[in-house]
Amino acid sequence: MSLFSSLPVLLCVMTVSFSNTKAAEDAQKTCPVVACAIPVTNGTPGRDGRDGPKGEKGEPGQGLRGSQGPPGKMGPPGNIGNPGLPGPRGYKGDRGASSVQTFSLGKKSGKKLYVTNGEKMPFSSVKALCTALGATVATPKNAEENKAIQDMAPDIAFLGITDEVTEGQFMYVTGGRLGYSNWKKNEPNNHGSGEDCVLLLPDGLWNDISCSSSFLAICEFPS
Ligand SMILES: [Ca+2]
Ligand SMILES: [Ca+2]
Repeated sequence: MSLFSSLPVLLCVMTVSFSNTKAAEDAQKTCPVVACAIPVTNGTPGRDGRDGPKGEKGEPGQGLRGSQGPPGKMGPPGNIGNPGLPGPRGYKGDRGASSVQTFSLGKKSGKKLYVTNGEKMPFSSVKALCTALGATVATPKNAEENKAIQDMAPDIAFLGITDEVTEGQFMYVTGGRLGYSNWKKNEPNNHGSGEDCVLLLPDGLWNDISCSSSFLAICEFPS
């Protein structure tokens, strides 16, 4: 501002000095310094310049921070993910009830129902199988039941009778002495190293045999 305000005075002096000395002197006399020094009237202020670049972020204020507001509403559920990889193969399960399903319904005699799965096995396995079914080894208590078992049995089968407790004294595995028997001629003979189990032969007659031999399993249900 100081440069512009003094410029008119300097211009006036220089103009006068360029004409001639005399004139300059006259000019000095006549040229009113006051006139030359009249300050030029300032123009109207220019328009505001453009905004400057954004300044750096200031330090956080020192005022008290407000308490945290309540949590917002839960957003919508996301999309269902892809199925996972198949898991490892499990162990083989126990033998299920399929053995029961393969049993064929046998003949019903009186109040008994005889069933067989057609498999041959030692007498201990026959007892275990029938017990697992909630049944007992087929045991004819009279000629009618003996005939019923004979008719339904596809092969030689064990009966629920042994003399394992006392040799020569056959009893029902469910307990009690025999009330009925249908021994083949010359049986029971406890042949060889001993025979304590009883078979029902195809002709309906009985024969004592080793309990470790494998024959047909037939179970009976009291129904
Ligand atoms: Ca015997
Ligand atoms: Ca025998």
